[in-house]
Amino acid sequence: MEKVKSYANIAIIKYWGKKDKQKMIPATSSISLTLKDLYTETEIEFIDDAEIKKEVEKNGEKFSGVRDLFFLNSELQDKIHTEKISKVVDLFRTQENEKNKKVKIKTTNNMPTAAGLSSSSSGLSAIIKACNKLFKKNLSQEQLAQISKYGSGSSARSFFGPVGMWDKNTGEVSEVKTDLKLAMIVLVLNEEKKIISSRKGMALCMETSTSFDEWIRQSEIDFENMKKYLSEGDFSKVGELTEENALRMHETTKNANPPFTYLTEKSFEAMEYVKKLRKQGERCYFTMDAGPNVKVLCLEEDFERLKDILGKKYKIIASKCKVISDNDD
Ligand code: 2P0
Repeated sequence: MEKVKSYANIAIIKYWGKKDKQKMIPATSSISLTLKDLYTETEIEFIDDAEIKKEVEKNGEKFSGVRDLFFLNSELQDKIHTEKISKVVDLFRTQENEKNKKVKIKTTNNMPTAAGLSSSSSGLSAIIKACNKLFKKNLSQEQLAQISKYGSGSSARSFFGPVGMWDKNTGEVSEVKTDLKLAMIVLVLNEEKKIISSRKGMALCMETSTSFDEWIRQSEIDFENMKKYLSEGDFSKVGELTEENALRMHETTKNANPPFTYLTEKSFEAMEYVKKLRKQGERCYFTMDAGPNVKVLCLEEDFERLKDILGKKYKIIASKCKVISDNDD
C-alpha cells in the first residue's frame, strides 16, 4: 500500500474557461498559492475482483459496475463518482500488464468537500501522486502536473509551491519565484456543496457570457502583471490585482445566460469587512472561487494577527504556503 499527501491551491489569477476540452488547454493562464494546511491524504493499493464484488454486494445496486473501489472520507462512492476516478487511474494503466489492475483508494480531505475550498485540487493531485507510486512510474512534478490537469485543471498547480502557475500559451505548469511569504485565511461562510460545479460554470460562461471575451483579454494582462508584482515583491500590487481578477471572473457569471452567481450576501459582507480592515491599516485582500467562501490573502508576518481578528467574526481555516520539492510525496 502507498500513502501520499497533497495540498490544495487557491488561485490569485483564476483559471476560468477551457480553450480545448480534450487537450485541456485553459482559456486563461493562472497563478495560485499551494497551502500546507488544506490537504488530502490518500492511500492506494491493488485489489482483486473478489474484493470489489464483496463491497458491491454489501452496499447495493448503486455500486454495481464499479471498476475500482473509491472511499471518500470513509464513504464508498457510487458508480458515477467512482468512474471519474477510474478514468484518472486509467492514465496510469497504460501498459498491457497494467490494464486489468484494480485499485482501492481511500482519500480524506481535511476541509469541506466541494464547497469551493479547492478540495478537487488536493484530491485529484493526491490520486495522481498515489498512482505514480503504486504503478512505479517515477514521473517528475511537471509530468505529474500534465497528467493531473485531465482530472481537474486546477490540480495541476498543486505540484508546485509555494506559488504555482499554469501558462495557457506554453501549456507549462511551473513554480513562480517570489520573495514574498504569502498566506491565506479562508472564511468558511457555507460548507454546502456548490450548486453549479466549476466545470459546468466555466463552460456556461464561455458559451454564453457577454463579458467572456473581455475576461480573457484582461486576464492575459493580469497574468503578466501578477508575475511582475510577485518578482518585484510588491505585496499591495499583488493584493489589489488578486481582488480585481476575482471580481472580473465573477462578473462573467452575472452576464451568462441564464445568469448565476456563486456569491451570497455573506460573501459581500465579508468582502466589505476585508476592505474595512484595510482602511484600518491591515494588509489583507480577498478572493473567491466557485463558491461563496471568501479567502483572505495576507503576508506571513501579519498572519497570526489577522487570524485573531478574522477568527473572532468567522469560522476560519488558515494556512501558510507549502514549499514543494522535486521528491515531495
Ligand atoms: C481556479 N477554479 O483557478 C479556478 C477559479 C475555480 C474558480 O480551477 O473542469 O475543478 O476540473 O478543470 O479545476 C476549479 O476548477 O475544473 C478552478 P476542471 P477545476 O482555481
